[in-house]
Formats: sequence, structure tokens, C-alpha cells
Amino acid sequence: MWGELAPVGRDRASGGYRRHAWTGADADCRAWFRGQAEARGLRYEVDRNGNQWAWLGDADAGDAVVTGSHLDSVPDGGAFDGPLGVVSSFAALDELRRRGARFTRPLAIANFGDEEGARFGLACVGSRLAAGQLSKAQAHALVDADGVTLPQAMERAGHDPDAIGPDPERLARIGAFVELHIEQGRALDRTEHPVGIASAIWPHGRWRFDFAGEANHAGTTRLVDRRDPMLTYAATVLAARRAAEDAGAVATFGKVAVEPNGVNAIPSLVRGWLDSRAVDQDTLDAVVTAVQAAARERAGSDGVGLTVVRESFTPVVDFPHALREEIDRILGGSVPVLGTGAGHDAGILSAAVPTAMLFVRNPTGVSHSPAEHAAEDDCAAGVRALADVLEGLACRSH
Ligand code: HGY
Ligand code: MN
Ligand code: MN
Repeated sequence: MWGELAPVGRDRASGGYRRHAWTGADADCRAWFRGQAEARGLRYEVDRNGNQWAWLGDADAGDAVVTGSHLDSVPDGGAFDGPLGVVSSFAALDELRRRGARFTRPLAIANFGDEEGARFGLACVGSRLAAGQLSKAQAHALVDADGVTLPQAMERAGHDPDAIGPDPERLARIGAFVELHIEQGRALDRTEHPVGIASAIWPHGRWRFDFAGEANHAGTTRLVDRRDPMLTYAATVLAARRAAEDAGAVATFGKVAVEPNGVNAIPSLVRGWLDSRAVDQDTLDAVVTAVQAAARERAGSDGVGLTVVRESFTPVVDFPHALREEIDRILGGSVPVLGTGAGHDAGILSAAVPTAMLFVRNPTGVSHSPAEHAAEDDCAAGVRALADVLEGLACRSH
């Protein structure tokens, strides 16, 4: 399975992935998912929001145990973030069939669409729509860097954009959702455990800062006559780092767009996207407030206009203790429990469904990079752990 997915959407030069929502690479990933489902005799379906499901047993019976993750990537992302959870789900099912497991609850493997929000800027679109955390109107308003709207992209990919919306009936049929994911950090690397359990996801969000200046000639405009938005942007990036350091949080300007983006022209507009995350809401609020204050102050002295738009936000997620403890028991107890700053569909769905996450050790902690890697033995341990959890949850004798 891993080898089949490896070339899909892979950039030859960087080795990173560009599996962005509703693109050809995404379609190839979706075709792969369907093939794996049908090869196992699972009932394949795509829901109203474009999420893919592979069912074993009667979905309508309810109280299903669902596993899976996402197949889309960030720009130039690694091979494991998302796909490891989906491949491990199919491999865990194969393992359970080898064990002769008898399912007493329906089981499903899911691929949630557009988890990374790489193309339209909003994380977890597929799961947010299903959970009613993103309205059809809000989703239809999403536009990519080329001006293609989400509905247009969905339509071109063969999915009806008018069908999207909350899917409470589907979520009501889920008794537990367990997502396996490569660890995006190095906590497990310091233990002898290849697998950990998630405790919480930090609150996190994305804010777009628009710095509006005055285009002019780089060579002939006196410094005192400039309204240069690049200066304001640069000062804001440094202020974000200071605010994060002061608060023990994280803040990143990883994406910037400059207009007209000419070497010899003072920009008319600089757009910078802030990604900030913190252990709790108050800390996150303090960081973002400090960054905005610094931006506003510097914009004033630079004669630059400033608007800030929050484009994506996910409140803190505390995974339910009952399910977490049941999983810990199934895995023999003393499994490391980790908090994370990374968002996931399991975090979005936890508002509507009991959810849990398993993390597979990442020896370098690197993610959202072509260098992302997990050792094969650890991935195999992840499959065995997921199989144990699914067996414990979906095959227990009532
Ligand atoms: O950005 C995140 O936390 C996740 O990878 N979507
Ligand atoms: Mn990711
Ligand atoms: Mn992910």
C-alpha cells in the first residue's frame, strides 16, 4: 500500500507532496482509497462532504468503530502525515482478519477530505462540514490563490458542491473514532514506546495580516517618502516570535504574498499568514493580541494600512478520558500520553463523537516537510496497536 501511494502527488525536485484538495493528486489518492476498500470487500461510499468511507458490517446498526485519517498534504509535505493513519487502518483490518476477529460492531475506515487546508486556507474542511462547524455558505466562500472557489474545485473533481453540509445522522452512527497519526514532535523518541496516546490538542488558529503600503520605485523613492508594507510585515514577524517566546507558545509566519512582488518595486501590499498555537485559550489570545498590537503600532509609524482576518480556528480539544483509558487498558497500560499542537480531524469530530488518537514515534519530530519519517518497525508497532484497539473496541463479547 505504502509503495502504491508513494509516487502520488510527489514533487520530483523536493521529494515533498502536493496532494491539495480537489486536485488531480487528491483524485489519485481517493482512487487509491476506493481500490483498497473494494479489494477488501468493504462497502465504499463518499459522503455529502466528499469524505470517503469503507464499511465492514451494517453502518445503519450504529455504534460503529471508525478509524482512518486524511490523505491530503501541506505544500511539500511529508509522506506520513495523514497517509500513515489510512494505510495503518487497512493494515490493521488485514491483521484482525488474520486473527479471525469476530466483529460485534460495525467498523469503518475513513479518509477525511482537505484536512490540511493547504489550498483554501481552512483546516479540516471535510470533518468541519460533517460536524456542522463550517456552514455551506462559509465553505462556498473559500477561494484558492488562483481565484478558484471551493465549489468550482469540487465540481471539477466530480463532487456536487450543493450537497455539502452538516451530517449529524452519519456522526450519530459512530460510537468511537480512533485516528492513528505520526507524532509531530519528539516526545516518544525519548521513551522506549513506539506508540503513544493523545491527551489534548492545543487551541490554534490562522490569521491573515494585510499590510497595505504604496507602490513606488525602489531606486528613486527617498526612504522618508516611503510607505513600505514589507517593513511592517518584517517587524510583525519578529514581534510574533517575541510574543510566543514570552508566552511559552508558538507563532509562525510561514506564508507570505507580496504584490507586485518585483525586485525593484516597493510593494503595494504584503499579506502574511500567522499560525499560532498555545496550551490554553488565554495564552493564545494573549499572543495574538500582542502580535496585532505590534503590527498596528508599526503600521502607524510606517504609514501602512493594516487589516487582520481570522481564517481558521480550532478550540482546545481534550480527548474523552473514558475512551483514552479504555485504549490504554487494551494496550497494556503505561502507554505514554501526549498533548500536541497539531490539529486533526479527530479533534474536530470530538465535539460530536468520542474520539482518540494514537501517535507513532517520529525519531526526528520533523513534519510538514519532505524529511518527515518514521521507522518501519515503529509503523508496524502502530498497526499492531491499532489492531489491538479496534479488536478491543469492535470485537469485544458483550
Ligand atoms: O496544521 C495542523 O496542525 C495540521 O497538520 N492540519
Ligand atoms: Mn498536517
Ligand atoms: Mn495530519
